[in-house]
Amino acid sequence: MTTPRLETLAKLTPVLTKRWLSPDAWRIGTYERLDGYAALRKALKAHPDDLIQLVKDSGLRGRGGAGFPTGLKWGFIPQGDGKPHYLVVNADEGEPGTCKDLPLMTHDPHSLVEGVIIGSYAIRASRAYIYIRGEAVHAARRLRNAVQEAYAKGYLGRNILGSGFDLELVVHSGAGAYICGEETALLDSLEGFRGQPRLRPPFPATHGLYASPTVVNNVGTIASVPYIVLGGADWWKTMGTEKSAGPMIYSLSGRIADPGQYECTMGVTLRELLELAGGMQPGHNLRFWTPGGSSTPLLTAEHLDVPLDFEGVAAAGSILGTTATQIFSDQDCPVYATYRWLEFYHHESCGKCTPCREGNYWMVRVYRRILAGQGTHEDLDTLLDTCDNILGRSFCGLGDGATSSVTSSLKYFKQDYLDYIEGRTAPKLSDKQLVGA
Ligand code: L3W
Ligand code: SF4
Repeated sequence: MTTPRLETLAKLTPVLTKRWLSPDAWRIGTYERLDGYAALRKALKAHPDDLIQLVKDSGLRGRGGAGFPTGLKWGFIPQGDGKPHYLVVNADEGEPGTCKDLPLMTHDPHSLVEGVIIGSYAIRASRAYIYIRGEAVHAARRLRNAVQEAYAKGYLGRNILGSGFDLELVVHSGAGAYICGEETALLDSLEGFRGQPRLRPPFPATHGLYASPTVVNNVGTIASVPYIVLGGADWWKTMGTEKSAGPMIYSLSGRIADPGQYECTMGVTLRELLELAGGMQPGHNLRFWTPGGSSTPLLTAEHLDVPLDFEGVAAAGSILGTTATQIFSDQDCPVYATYRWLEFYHHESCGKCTPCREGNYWMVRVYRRILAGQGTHEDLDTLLDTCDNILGRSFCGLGDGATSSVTSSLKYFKQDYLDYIEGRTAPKLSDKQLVGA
């Protein structure tokens, strides 16, 4: 176990998580007692354009994986176009290792509801949707309850708090497809079609839900808005780094003493997160980890001091993604871990484009061969060649993401592959497992 130093503890900054441990934090009474809906009252007195400017000034960037500037996205919504506008929350959290949005909606659903109302007011939307992952039954229940409570208190519906602003908010459960976390597949699914990505551009900002201007934002992005309205852009920017402002919920899993969600200022390092999480489990030494879920290239023990913000992780050759740090030790096999992630992508590929549909199918087979002790040296070239034909040639980010662990594990851990191929590591799969789904 490690004891956190004071400077590390200072990075633990509960903002979005500050109510999580309060009893009944998910009920509107508790939420209101703890500043809840104060930001909405303040926002409804402001001009919508000033709210967009505030979010721009805060430097808030999307928390779903891409880090796109939120205020800029809101500013793309054309005004005076005569079309309905929509705000859609992407709550389809499904990236392996990622667990920040579901706890937020379970513990503090009203912060999301309040953010939705403020965001909708800013972009002049009178209808909003929260598209939540189908398996997240408990979080969806909490969310639906929060929406009902907000209607009953006049925070939703017609003439909200006497402001003249109307908003209907619908919570929609998906059916458990990872691809529906891709924003345009999500919109197709919401419209009642099979969830498959649409060609972009045009982006949802101009052609989104029902071909109307739509903001699609992640749960953490929208839930940040009430805090920015109350605290101001300058306060928000006191946290994090110059280009990655604010706090971020890092979800830690794997071979660590105390897994869970740690909300820290952006730019915290894995070394510091490990201090907060009690270090590695006894008998385990860090070997590899994902900075932002399985779609982001692996990092190693060499990268303990990389600042976990958008720029810092990119400079280290990976992606901040969803800040899902999955920690693996010297008792874990990077070849097998990569195989398991590939099985996931193969299963979740929507099949629309050939590089992803076929590439993942064949890479899974190559991995099975290697793990069954029947691989060849040429298999490693085949894997890299296949990744080369998927990356940048797929229709959406799922294909690109699938290649991340393959290329990075081959970069850092080629010897592990060779040990299977040359017979130094015992096969992990049997002959019977060579074929399969
Ligand atoms: C208007 C333009 N809007 C970009 C908008 C765009 C979107 C946002 C970011 O994928 C990644 C993916 C996953 N006019 C615009 C514009 N926009 N240019 O900005 O767009 P983009 O394309 O950079 O990314 P994306 O499509 O949002 C997200 C990776 O994140 N990821 C995520 C994993 C999974 C989850 C989950 O389970 N919930 O998030 C992890 O790394 O692979 O590459 O809104 O419309 N000119
Ligand atoms: Fe579908 Fe994969 Fe192509 Fe995305 S990259 S459109 S998930 S087949």
